[in-house]
Amino acid sequence: MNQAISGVGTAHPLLSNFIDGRFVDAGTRTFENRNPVNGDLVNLVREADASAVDAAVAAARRALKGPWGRTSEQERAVLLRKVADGIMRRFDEFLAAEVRDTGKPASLASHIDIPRGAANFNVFADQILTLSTETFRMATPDGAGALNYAIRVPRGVIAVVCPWNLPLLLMTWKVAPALACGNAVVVKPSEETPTTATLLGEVMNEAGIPQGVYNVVHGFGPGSTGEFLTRHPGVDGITFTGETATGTAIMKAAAEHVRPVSFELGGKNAAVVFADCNLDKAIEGTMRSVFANCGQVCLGTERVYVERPIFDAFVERLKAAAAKLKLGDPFDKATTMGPLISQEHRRKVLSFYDKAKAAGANVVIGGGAPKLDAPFAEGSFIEPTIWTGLPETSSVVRDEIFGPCCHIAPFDSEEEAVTRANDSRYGLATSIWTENLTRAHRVAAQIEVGITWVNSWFLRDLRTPFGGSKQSGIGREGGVHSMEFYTELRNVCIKL
Ligand code: NAD
Ligand code: 6OD
Repeated sequence: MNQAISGVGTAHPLLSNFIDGRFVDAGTRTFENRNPVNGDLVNLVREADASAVDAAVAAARRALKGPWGRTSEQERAVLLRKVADGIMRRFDEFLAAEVRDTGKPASLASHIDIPRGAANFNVFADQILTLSTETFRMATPDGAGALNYAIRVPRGVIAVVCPWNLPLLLMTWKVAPALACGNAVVVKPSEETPTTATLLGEVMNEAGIPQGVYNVVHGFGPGSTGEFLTRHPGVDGITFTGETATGTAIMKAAAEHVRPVSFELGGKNAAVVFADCNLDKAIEGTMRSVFANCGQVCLGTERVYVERPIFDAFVERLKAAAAKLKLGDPFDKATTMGPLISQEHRRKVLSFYDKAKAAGANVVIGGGAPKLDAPFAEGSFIEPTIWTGLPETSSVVRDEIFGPCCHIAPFDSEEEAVTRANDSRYGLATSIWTENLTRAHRVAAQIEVGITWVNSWFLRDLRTPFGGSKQSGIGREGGVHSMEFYTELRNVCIKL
């Protein structure tokens, strides 16, 4: 079998695992991957059992000992660019697969997910060519001295455990630097979105990436593929994006064999809107940060603090903009918001909608499940929702919901805004909206997060450090920071 999806056009196309450069039927069980737009079966997926995970890790290890382990940075950069080109050549296939798995509007995926999937390979192809290490000349008693220089070596076999919200983008954000540095990877895509990681196996083969360098194993977390992979003694490092609670479980698994981890975890991000902002831009940016991807973006805003003089106007304008969001067919250009990823996630988000009502929230807009006609009635759509009036102690204001919703509260001073924005166990991202740049610098320096935007949101130069403070993550990736995780430094000391 040499194709990602076998039996295409039949009732139940089967998505295979990709091990050692081939699509294989490893494992005995399959699970269903359903389209969240209408509940249709997208494909059956082969769940990788413990022996399939063993096979993938062994293939990765063999690849490191083979020709891949002897490639130069220049050769790997050329191969990575071919992977980027391969994704762009098959853009429509990747787009269709991502939209079917996630339900997100094709307009969004075609501007962000797929191009960024390709760009990640080009960015790290550039990065690997400019990577340097340090050298120190030291004095010795005989006067001749010694020269110390560091060399970078690949870390080894990297487990890449991925979430479902931006499947190709977030997976390639880890795979590209790992391969640029000469590692081999075993990817565990989310069980909700298995398709684009599998298609990428075909692109890897077409690009000439040697067998065993890129492997994909499908399945769930605890008691399944994710746990088998993260506990596997043959894995040398784990990079993970997902929920903070899952990060805790993976950290325990990593501890068993003392492996390093790089974690991008949950958030409960704040926007701080000062009265001196450009209100049009603040509304436009907050609309995106709250509702893009149906609110399923780790960097998204779920807490909005607005300076009191513009509080009422801000709430009214955000409500008016949210009322214009159009739910429905992701391939329809008019659709601006898709469904949540699954019925299970919808139940979780609706439970927060119920908690908000029970806690006495003022529901500005939304607050429930929409009534849609067939076929969307079977989908996991949910209403875009805005609340005011909740105490800061409410779990709706403290816990990550990961849905298209936010709570808006007024503040009276800069100091109060900073205190409230920082009052969270998370520390991923914040947006500040003000036309006063002195204030922007002052506030940004006090906000306890990995990334602060001023008058923008989701603007990313991929060379910058990316990651979270507090319980939002461990470590930084992006540019040279990724290279720090995907390589190990060894010092050589030469007596002269
Ligand atoms: P999740 O933690 O439920 O699952 C992520 C992956 O981990 C999946 O592949 C899953 O199968 C696997 N997994 C689950 N339990 C496991 C275990 N015990 N051992 C090994 N693997 C396990 O996250 P999700 O629901 O897919 O994604 C949403 C979450 O991800 C949100 O909390 C969001 O904030 C976070 N996220 C963070 C970032 C970031 O950059 N900080 C980016 C995207 C998503
Ligand atoms: O842009 C990125 O590289 C990145 N890691 C985005 C994360 C989005 C979270 O959902």
